[in-house]
Amino acid sequence: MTEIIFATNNAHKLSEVQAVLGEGFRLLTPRECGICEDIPETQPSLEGNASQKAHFIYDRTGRNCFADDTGLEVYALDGAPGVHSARYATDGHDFEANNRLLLKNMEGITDRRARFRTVISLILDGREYLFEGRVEGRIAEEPSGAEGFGYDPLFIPDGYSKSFAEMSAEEKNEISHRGRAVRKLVEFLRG
Ligand code: ITT
Repeated sequence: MTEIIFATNNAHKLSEVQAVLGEGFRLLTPRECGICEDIPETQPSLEGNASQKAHFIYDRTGRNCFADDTGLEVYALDGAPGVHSARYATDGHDFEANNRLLLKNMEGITDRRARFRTVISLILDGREYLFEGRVEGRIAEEPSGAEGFGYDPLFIPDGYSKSFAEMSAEEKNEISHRGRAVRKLVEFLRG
């Protein structure tokens, strides 16, 4: 069993990633390692933030760890909310307010194309490695579904007519940005 710290405070991410990693890996949270401070993410890119979060945990524990930074990139909004996805509408993680603001900013826009992009920074034996996963899709006219989190009720992946929030965790992981990035991470860790 490989133990590795996942530098996140997001419980939804934790369960999605654990499901993809399977039983060979045990994920530890920052809290379980005695780190209760907020993990900073002040960089202007997903790559920068993933790296910052992983280094923050590595610097305090010296242990193998990884972090995920994810953004929803809407083509017609020049990539917004992007790196600001968590704090789009407020300075907290208010998913409903974020979704409302996104719909408001999309009013009258017919090009609804968007993608989710996840960047994972892994620090293994002191060296950093980056992995990326993407999924293309579009922004719905209104939210639907109660599964998942964040922008899932508004995101319809290409080839589907339902949102991520209308899919089981398994179905979402199969095609999602995070599922794809985590499978690259697993392949790397298994060598
Ligand atoms: P950590 O930094 O503690 O990992 P976070 O929630 O701040 O958690 P991110 O900065 O990576 O994570 O994510 C930014 C936001 O993007 C997040 O708050 C959600 O609103 C949204 N998001 C991320 N992954 C998502 C997913 O799989 N489905 C829908 N929305 C997602």
